[in-house]
Amino acid sequence: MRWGQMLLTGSERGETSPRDLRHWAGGPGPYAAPVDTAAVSQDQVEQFARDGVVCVRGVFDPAEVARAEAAIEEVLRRPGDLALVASGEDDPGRFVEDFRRWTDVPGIEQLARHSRVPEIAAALLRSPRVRLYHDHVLVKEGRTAQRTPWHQDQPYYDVDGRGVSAWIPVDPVPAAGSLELLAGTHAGPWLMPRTFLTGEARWFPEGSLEELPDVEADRAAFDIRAYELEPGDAVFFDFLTVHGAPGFPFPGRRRVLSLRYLSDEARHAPRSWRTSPPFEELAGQLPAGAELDHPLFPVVWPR
Ligand SMILES: O=C(O)CCC(=O)C(=O)O
Repeated sequence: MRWGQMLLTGSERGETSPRDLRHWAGGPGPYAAPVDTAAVSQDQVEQFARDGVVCVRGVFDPAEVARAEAAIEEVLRRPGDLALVASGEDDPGRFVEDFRRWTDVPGIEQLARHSRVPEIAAALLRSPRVRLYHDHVLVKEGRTAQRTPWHQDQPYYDVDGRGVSAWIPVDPVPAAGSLELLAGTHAGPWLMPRTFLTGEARWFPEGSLEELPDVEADRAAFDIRAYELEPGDAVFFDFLTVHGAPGFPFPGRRRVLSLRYLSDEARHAPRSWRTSPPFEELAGQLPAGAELDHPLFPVVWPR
């Protein structure tokens, strides 16, 4: 039996996970809400609930792809305070990331609020309302060797409760250079977040969370999903879905805008460490357990 399947056993039998039960048991909570949208099909909503990942084609139209491309180029030209190079100096390419740019790059704000993405996020989360959490630009230049290590996003964050990311390339991405996700891992548990380059435990203390399995040692043991993508296609995945990415051993570039949304049940979980990305402006403003009702996290669905 494969590792992903072990985690999926309950849902394969049509059972709900303990986390799902928590929401369904409460009556008409976010996950009991009917899905009434043309943005995604019922099949896609069910696939997301079961696997923690779904690919939705053509989420950005050509004008939106052009807007995203221009916004990414602006971010690269004018990196923000949180920008970083996530590849080594000897890497034949380069992996650059930047975070939280919607407030000063209008193209990102426009797409994060007014594209189809917030509506799809709400449908997949079965949430009556979603807030923008943050945006993340991830560019692998051609021939980048640096992998993105396997990880879950949520243990790096300052939120409890569900959320979804939309990973949207503006370049064609072959499956061999695309985001990879372990189906079913959104059911948990939370796994130890580590720094990508040196593997340090800078967030949760050593030993406090289970370690990630060594996926690369036995890839066939996992239910790995990866999609060949065209510009404007999107991979939606739960904040807890384990994912990573190979280097980009191709001549072209792999420029991605990732937009991240919070379900209505998400709550602030302030940490005693610097989260990734950090939201230091929130110190003393939002208590633990509070709704993320703050101008940094606008409600973007319904509009
Ligand atoms: O783009 C990548 O290489 C990794 C993406 C990722 O980890 C994320 O979007 O959370």
